[in-house]
Amino acid sequence: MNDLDTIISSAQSAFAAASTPAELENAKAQFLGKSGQLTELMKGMAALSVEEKKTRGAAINVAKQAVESALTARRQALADAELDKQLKAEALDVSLPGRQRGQGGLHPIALAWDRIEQIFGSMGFDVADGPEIENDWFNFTALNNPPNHPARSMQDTFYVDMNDEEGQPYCLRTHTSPMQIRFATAHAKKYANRLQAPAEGGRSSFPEIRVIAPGRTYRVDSDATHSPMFHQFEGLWLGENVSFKDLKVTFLNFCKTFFEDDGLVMRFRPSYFPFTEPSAEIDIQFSKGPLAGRWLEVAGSGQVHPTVVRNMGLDPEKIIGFAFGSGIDRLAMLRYGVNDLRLFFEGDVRFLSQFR
Ligand code: 2NL
Repeated sequence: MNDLDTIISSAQSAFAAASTPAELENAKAQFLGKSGQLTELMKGMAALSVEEKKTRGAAINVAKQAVESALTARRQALADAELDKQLKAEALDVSLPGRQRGQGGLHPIALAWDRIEQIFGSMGFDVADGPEIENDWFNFTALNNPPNHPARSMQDTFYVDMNDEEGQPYCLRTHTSPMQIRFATAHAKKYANRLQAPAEGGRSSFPEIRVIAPGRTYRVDSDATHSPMFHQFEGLWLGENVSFKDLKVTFLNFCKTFFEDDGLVMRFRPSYFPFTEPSAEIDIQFSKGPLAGRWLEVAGSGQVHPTVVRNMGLDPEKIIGFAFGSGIDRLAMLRYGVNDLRLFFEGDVRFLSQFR
């Protein structure tokens, strides 16, 4: 191998060893720069004869071209690699699913609430909605709740630090009955004249009150089965000819539809509430599913107490009917198979997403 071949091969390996454009330009200087190996050989030609200059010059030129083409090839290779790297880094995988916004859904209590409104709506019930901060009259007195009743005690009820015109403190409603008192009172005012008019052909002259009041209610109570805020719905059906039979049919139809169980059976158990007389607890038994065959208490009910009818501005001698109250949270637990009430209030998405 002559000196020129040695230079060419050492230039080729120096260029190959350069892994960045800057390293490559440094390597180039060793061969083609001002004092590079080939440049030095050119300078050395001054001492040669004319004949020798010709052949030596041509040979050096050939070597120079070889080095330059090696350099160009390496420059291109490095540029290609750089572009490749950039393309890889910026690559879009169009087969990846897009980042979606999480899909929302209704809370199980809202789902049960909607079902209740829908089912009672189909039986001609209005839906009433009203204040969660109530005064003593609507929450207790109108409902025949005696002054010494335990529900009125500081232990059971949240009181607000403000009194109404009667000097009684406002409270967070302990049930949704106050809303039914409000609804029935407004209804009684509106139709006061109609009650005096004689009934024609046996038809009731008084437009019936048929209403449910679902909503948030509050009691000082907190454990695995009680939350200080819970959801209740109450129903009220008043007219000139409304009986316990209507209550039974209405509530049984509601339960069968709500739980989607046509074989469901219901029983009434005598009970006591200040606002109804007589009063009954309502128990149901599923015909299928994990709870089949067990009696489950789902509501309280009764014929509206004459005092309560009078407190609505209606005549208890003419207007009669029934009321019931039930917990939405408990119905939702039974329907959706939830075993701990607290799951409803923790906001854990793993729980909630199951109801989407
Ligand atoms: C229960 C018991 C009940 C009522 C609520 C009511 C409402 C009016 C008049 C008369 Cl405006 N009664 N509501 C009647 C009986 C029982 O609820 O255990 N609820 C969870």
